[in-house]
Amino acid sequence: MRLIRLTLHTVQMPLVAPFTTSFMTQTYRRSYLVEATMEGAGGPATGWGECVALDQPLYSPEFLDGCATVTERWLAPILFAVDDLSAETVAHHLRHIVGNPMAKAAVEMAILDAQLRDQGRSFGSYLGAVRDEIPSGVSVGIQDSTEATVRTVGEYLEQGYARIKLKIQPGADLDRVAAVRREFGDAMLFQVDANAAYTLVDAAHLRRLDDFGLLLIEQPLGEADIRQHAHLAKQMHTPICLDESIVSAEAAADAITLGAAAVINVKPGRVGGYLEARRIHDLARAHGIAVWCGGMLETGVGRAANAALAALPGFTLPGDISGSDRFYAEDIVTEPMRMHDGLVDVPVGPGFGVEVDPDRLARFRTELRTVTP
Ligand code: NPQ
Ligand code: MG
Repeated sequence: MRLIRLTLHTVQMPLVAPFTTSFMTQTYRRSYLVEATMEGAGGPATGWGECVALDQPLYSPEFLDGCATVTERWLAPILFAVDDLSAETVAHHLRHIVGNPMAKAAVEMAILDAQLRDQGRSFGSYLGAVRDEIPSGVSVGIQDSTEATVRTVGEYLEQGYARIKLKIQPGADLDRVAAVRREFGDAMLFQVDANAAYTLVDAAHLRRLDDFGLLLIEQPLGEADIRQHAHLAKQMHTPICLDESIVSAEAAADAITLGAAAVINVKPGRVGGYLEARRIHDLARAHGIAVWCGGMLETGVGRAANAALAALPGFTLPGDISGSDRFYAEDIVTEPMRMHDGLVDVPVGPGFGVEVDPDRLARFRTELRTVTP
């Protein structure tokens, strides 16, 4: 196939409630959808991808407008020049552009969707999915008080979510974890995410989390602190899970080999795409390391693709693939993802198995960039 046009649809979607982490409070999600128009033997084919970078480089070095510029100035011209382009070769063609995994992932994703639609094949069957529904966890932001934390967790458990992830930071950690565990009991699947808010100086404080039977603690230390996470892992029982640090299969191999990660949060955008995400799944599985699929407040497009990825055999822990209504009153796809009885369904339609609703897309769209050869 040939790539003949890339269209970037920047959308701004209000969140149903402010989402606070150790690095920011978000009240809306600004992202862009990539619409890839391909020319193949079977005629034109269109696919959709999504860029998960944040507005500001607060979660990772990339930021949304930077991703759009890198795509327009460097990624698109390289791919336009390839006669026989396939999703499997995108990363290879883009290998000379250093870093920028979220920008690259969005383009690879759109080309993969177009290719699979052209073949009439679902993403799940392409990947080797072994489940048609997967457990659904929820990420609970930092609340104003311990009481509000217990109340908010209770509301999500009421809805049926299979696993609770609580955002923590210094001053908003032990008391809240203790209160939630006390209120909802030991059987509840419970984990925390620090988004790199601590340092090794906090090791003794973090070790006190061992009292609460947590599934894992996610990214306690900095993105670059692989050796330090290995050091911390020796000092506490709660398994260490890495998120921000795992930017590639190589980084995953380093973290596993150094004993820095007992579990890995796999986010396709963070590692440069779904094909690299699958490589990390395969690597971790070979090492007996559990993986789960993280979330970046995706629209229904990224959420559908994540559900297919999380249906691979090595995804043995509930992911952050919540119902669309966890974050959005309205989604840009015709059939928003619905969580039911703690589960979400793996789409079966061609490509990622979801349709973008052109009217809703237009309503949330704030910018349109068309990139052609
Ligand atoms: C995480 N995701 O696991 C990230 C953090 C995160 C679901 O907790 C806008 C877009 C705001 C993406 C805030 C979840 C975000 C964001 C937090 C991702 O670390
Ligand atoms: Mg995280």
